[in-house]
Amino acid sequence: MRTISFPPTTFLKSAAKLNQLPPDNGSEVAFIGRSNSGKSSAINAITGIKGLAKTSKTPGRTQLLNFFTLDNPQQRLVDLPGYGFARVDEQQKQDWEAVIADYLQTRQSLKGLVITMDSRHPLKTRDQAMLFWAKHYAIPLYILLTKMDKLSNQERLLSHKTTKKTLNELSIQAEIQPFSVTKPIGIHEARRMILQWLNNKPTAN
Ligand SMILES: Nc1nc2c(ncn2[C@@H]2O[C@H](COP(=O)(O)OP(=O)(O)O)[C@@H](O)[C@H]2O)c(=O)[nH]1
Ligand SMILES: [Mg+2]
Repeated sequence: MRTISFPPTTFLKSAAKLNQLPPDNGSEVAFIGRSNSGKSSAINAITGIKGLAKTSKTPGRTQLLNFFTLDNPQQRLVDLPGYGFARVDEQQKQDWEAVIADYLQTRQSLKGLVITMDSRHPLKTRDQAMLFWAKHYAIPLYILLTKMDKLSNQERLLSHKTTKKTLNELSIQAEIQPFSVTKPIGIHEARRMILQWLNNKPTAN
């Protein structure tokens, strides 16, 4: 894989509700995943900007949709709130689901969804639910199997292989990318995929 640089990216805004989102034009790629799966770290590694998305050792802090713009203001990345954290009550969980479902369903500029999954335990129940939603709304999917540095070579292959097999069994089409921010693994591949999504000419309405 040749080296690919990512255009300069800056924080745009945070939104707690759907009526606070930036205008729905241009193109957008959203990141979602279980809390602590390495979502914010992935955004920082892909953009090459440390601290752009807040990373945390305490899961479940981000309850906002955080938007970033590339140097082309019509292109955005979104850090969606993580799921699967323990310390939220049922009401919060339902609010979260309503916001995310609405976002995925209505967002015209959304060109693709990146799902981060810890390669040591991918495809948890909520991950699978997310994959089915994306499939339902016909949103292209890209799976980052994160923290691959924590696995041996053999375990990496196994993690990739079992994920692929399970996706087949679930009839989910998604590209799977082994990924690590520390090693690093898969950063350029992820950049290429995301830029391809963002640069695709908008379809005529
Ligand atoms: N070893 C290792 N740790 C990682 C990697 N990516 C993230 N982490 C760590 O996992 C924790 C959660 O990461 P974060 O990006 O905040 O996860 P998020 O909650 O999904 O946004 C942090 O302590 C990160 O430093 C990785 O590729 N390798
Ligand atoms: Mg985060």
